[in-house]
Formats: sequence, structure tokens, C-alpha cells
Amino acid sequence: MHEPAIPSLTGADPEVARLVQAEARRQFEKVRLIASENYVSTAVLEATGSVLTNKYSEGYAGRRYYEGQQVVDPVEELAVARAKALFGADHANVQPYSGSPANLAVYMAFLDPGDTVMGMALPAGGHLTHGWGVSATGKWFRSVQYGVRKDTGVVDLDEVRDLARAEHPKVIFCGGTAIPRTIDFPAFAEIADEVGAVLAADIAHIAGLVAGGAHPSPVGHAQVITTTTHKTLRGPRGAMILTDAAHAKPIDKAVFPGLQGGPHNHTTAAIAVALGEALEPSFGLYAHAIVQNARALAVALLDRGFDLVSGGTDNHLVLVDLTGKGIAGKPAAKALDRAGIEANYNTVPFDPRKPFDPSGVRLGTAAITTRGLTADHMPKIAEWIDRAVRVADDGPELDRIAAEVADLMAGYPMPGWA
Ligand code: DSN
Repeated sequence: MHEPAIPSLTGADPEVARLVQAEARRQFEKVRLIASENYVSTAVLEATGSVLTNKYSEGYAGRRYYEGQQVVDPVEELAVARAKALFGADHANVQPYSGSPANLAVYMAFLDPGDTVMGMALPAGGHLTHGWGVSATGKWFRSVQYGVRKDTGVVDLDEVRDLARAEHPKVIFCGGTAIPRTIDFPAFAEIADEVGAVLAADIAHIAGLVAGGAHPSPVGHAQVITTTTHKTLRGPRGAMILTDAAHAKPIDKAVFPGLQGGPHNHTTAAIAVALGEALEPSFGLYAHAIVQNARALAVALLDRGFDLVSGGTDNHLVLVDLTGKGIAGKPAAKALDRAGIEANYNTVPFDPRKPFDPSGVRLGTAAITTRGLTADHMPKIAEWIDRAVRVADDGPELDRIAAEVADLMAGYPMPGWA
């Protein structure tokens, strides 16, 4: 049953309530390996579902355009203070609705349309909003894109330096969505500094690892840091922008009134709760356990003959190139899903296939680590993945794997399910 219980919803709208219960059960029974997903705590769920959703509060604490901010102001101030304390940043803006709006605020703050931005190409592991062609950031700005080295699968810092010297971007983005290795923030900072660019580190995927000391921090290297709050950081769906003192004002102006109206105060409260949880010493143990699990999963997959981009992982994420297994990413992800293992198909660097049916699947360990799985479980998960991609067309066999998966997960509690 969904936790907290939803009796009012069940009475008022049984159709939606049934779907919410079904989703909670689905999340309980599966091995969830989507690298950008997690399970929030019941406290975060309660804050998200609170009456704070009823309030409008354009502006910032003490400078709002609507009255009645006696409660919302301290909520936002708490979230900001906790964000600054957790990451050691000069300034935090907790209002961006999600990761893409947070990144758009960086453009709004430091670029004019047509100016040059540099980011990691989407198929190499970047994000749409780092200047990829189909995104507004690639259409309305002049975008130059870097990738990874073909021989190592790791960010090509020589290419980054050469491109920056040649193209003089005003903003350089580092970070992305499918980068299994440590991001070298000091090296990016040196390059940005040389060409006079603002360095924006998008740490959406690794924010929880940074907070928990399991990945180096960009603070002190990147003037601007964007992150979602719902991936490894384990908060509600939302985002934050951290800056040094010199870049605070343009970012605040870009978020409001530049791009957004009223912040989602129920989300702000839930972000404050999640940041409070991340400030607890146990969160450091969680962050390190995520990495241990990803490393163990990578080793177990390599033992079973899977090719991994960059040969392994330093963080929460494993990018599997399925070319050698004779199956494409999309049918593999669909077979895995039926087998109770949730993943997303993903391009791999230099992918000869199309983005809607690419060569890889992306796996992450943040959610299963929240459930309490350890490195000892990873060989079993690799075995299930191996079996599922081998029998991708055999529905009954995939169902048998799903039953085994559900059996394991039944022993590991899920916040949000009682
Ligand atoms: N959709 C997110 C992810 O899965 O990485 C990035 O925006």
C-alpha cells in the first residue's frame, strides 16, 4: 500500500488512486536501475504533498510580489541555508523547476542569443541543454560540442582545450547524463579560465555523491553549479543552482523574473527535507555504497562478457555497449523491463545506431542502494541481465526472471510502500 496512505484520494478519485497504488507496487517489485531515479523518503513525500502547493510567492525571501509569505519565506531560507552548508557554496537558488530550466538560467544569465556555448555532445554523455542541436540551447545559441576519446571512452580534455581556444565560448558546461567516470573539475576550470568563459558544472547525476564525499566537488572550480534534486541527491523532482558570490545576482535574476514565475513551494519544502537528510553522516555512507555497488555491478557484467564504455565506472553509473551481445539497446531495455529490471536504452559514444534505437543501456545504482542492496547482490543482478538479454524474445522466461527479482526485492523495504 502507498505510504503515506491515500484514503482521501481513494474516496475522491479511485481511478487515479488505483494508478498511484499500482506505481508504488511496481517500484517495490522491480530492480530499478535507471541512473537518474531514486526513492525519496516518506518525509520528502509528505512535504511534497503538503498545503505549500497552494501558495504563490514570486520573488525571493523578503522581496515577494504576493503577501502571506510568513511561512514560505522561512521554508525557502531553510532550503537555501542547507544547500549552502551541504555543498560549501556561497549562494544557492532553489527555485528552478527542474534541471533543464536550471541550465536555461545559465544561458539567460551569461549569454545573449547567438553567443557561443560549449558543452558535451548528447551522444557522448552530455545533456540536451548543453547545446545539443534539437534543444533551444542548440538552436538559439552558437553551440560547439566536445566528446570522449574513442580509445578510452573518457572526456577528451585535449579536444575541450583546443575547441575552447578556437571558439571562445562564453560558457563551458561540464557534466552530463551518461558519464561513468570522475569529472575533472580543476582541468575544466583551467581551460575556462584561459579563455575567459564561465564554467558551469551540471552535477545533476552526481550531486548526492558530491554531497556525500564520494565524488570530488566542483565548488571552488566552477563559478556556477546546476543540479537536479531527485537523482543521487534523493530529493523531490526539482533543481538548484549554486554559485560563487560574484555570479549570484545574474543567476537569481535569470531564474526570476527571467524565466520562471512562482516557485513550487511544496517542492522547496521537500528539497529542504532532502538536504537535511543529506547533511546527516549516514548520507556519506549511502553515497559511498552507491559507488561500491556500481563498481561491483560493472565487474560482474565484465565477467559475463559485457562491454562497458570506459571499461567500468567511478560513480553511480554503468554504460553498457550491447553491440557484442548481438542485441540493440531498445529491445534489451524492453526485455529487461519485462524481467523486472528497469533501465533505459542509451546511445554509446560513436554509436552507429539511431538515438531512438541505440546500442547501449544505461544502468545506475542509486535506487537499489536506497533499498539496501549491497555489492554482494550485484553478481545476481548481472546474471539476471545476462539471462534477460539472451532470452529477449522468450516472454515466459522473462516472466520467470521477474518473479525471482520480485522475490528478492520483497525483502528490502521501500520508502513510500508499507
Ligand atoms: N532525464 C535525465 C536522465 O535520465 O539522465 C537527464 O535529464
